[in-house]
Amino acid sequence: MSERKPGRILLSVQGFEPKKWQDLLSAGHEVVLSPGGEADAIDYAVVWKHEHGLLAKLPGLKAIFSIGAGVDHVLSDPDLPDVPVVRVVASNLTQHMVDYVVWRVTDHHRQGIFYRSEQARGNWRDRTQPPSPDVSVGILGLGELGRAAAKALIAIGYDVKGWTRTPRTVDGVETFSGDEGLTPFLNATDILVVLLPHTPATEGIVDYELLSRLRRDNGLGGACLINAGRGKLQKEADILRALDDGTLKEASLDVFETEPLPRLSPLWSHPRVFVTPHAAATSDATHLVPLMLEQMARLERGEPLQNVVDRAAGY
Ligand code: NDP
Ligand code: OXD
Repeated sequence: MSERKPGRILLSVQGFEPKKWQDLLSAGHEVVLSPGGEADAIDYAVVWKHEHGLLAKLPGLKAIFSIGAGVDHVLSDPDLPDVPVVRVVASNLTQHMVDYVVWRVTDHHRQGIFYRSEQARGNWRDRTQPPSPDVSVGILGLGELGRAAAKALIAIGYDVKGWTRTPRTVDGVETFSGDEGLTPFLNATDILVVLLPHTPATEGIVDYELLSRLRRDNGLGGACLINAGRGKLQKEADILRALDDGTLKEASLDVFETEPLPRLSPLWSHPRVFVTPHAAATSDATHLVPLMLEQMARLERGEPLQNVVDRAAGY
């Protein structure tokens, strides 16, 4: 029987090359890509879209680390063992998301889609440009990412509102919560930014009915949607319907019901949709692995883990 090596990590990822993660996690730890014949010797799992059922076969597992801030890909495993699930909270990832949100908000506000299309036709044509304090940006989800995005948007001058599950106070942000807070929040929002997790309560929330409650008489020429949360939050057929009947003016979508976005999706070629390939805030091993290793060290020292997911809430 082989000697038990403490701190052995199972790295189980789908959709990208694990080598960089494996190399960096190997600093002081043995890292395997499959449990092989020593499933009982695995202490930690570092996962992105792991094979469901795999983690239930690891009797010595102490904690599961999500490679992303979202943990829907972990919690959807029906056989998830009852150990802490740790998600990413990292300044590097947060900054990437802030950059993306500021980029898309300012582009919609300053009519980027319109001007790019006018340039392509050689048209010298101006369009209304209300100043940022006259533009209301509503953020669905004021967590780590939503709060940081709000702060950056406030610094530029936008009128920022936010919606959460539980009541929250955030400096400079008009906050709303729960079902009763959603309609007043939407009615006062010109540009909607979605930074919610995907949970049973949020699935499909961005539908035609929700979009129709946004403010449209705002000087921007209509309401705009930015979704960088999860694709399963949105109903793409409803977004297309809303774009085509004027309920929605434009959309920036980073996440999709099916990823990669199928080649035949009409979203690819819609003139008022800006598509990015789930790239708003990509997890970077260089920045995130040291945080994971520090958490494992905390656990080994008997200290509590940080950023542990609330499994009942789903995020
Ligand atoms: P947090 O867990 O810190 O925040 C989640 C926020 O959503 C909280 O404000 C929470 O409310 C709110 N929320 C959750 N459920 C509901 C609900 N039912 N009704 C209303 N509000 C709700 O998450 P992060 O900010 O770190 O990340 C948000 C999401 O961003 C991730 O789950 C992931 O899906 C996505 N993401 C996407 C990336 C990309 O590249 N596109 C990169 C990274 C993350 P409350 O404050 O009351 O708890
Ligand atoms: C995440 C993501 O959840 O990249 O971090 O989507």
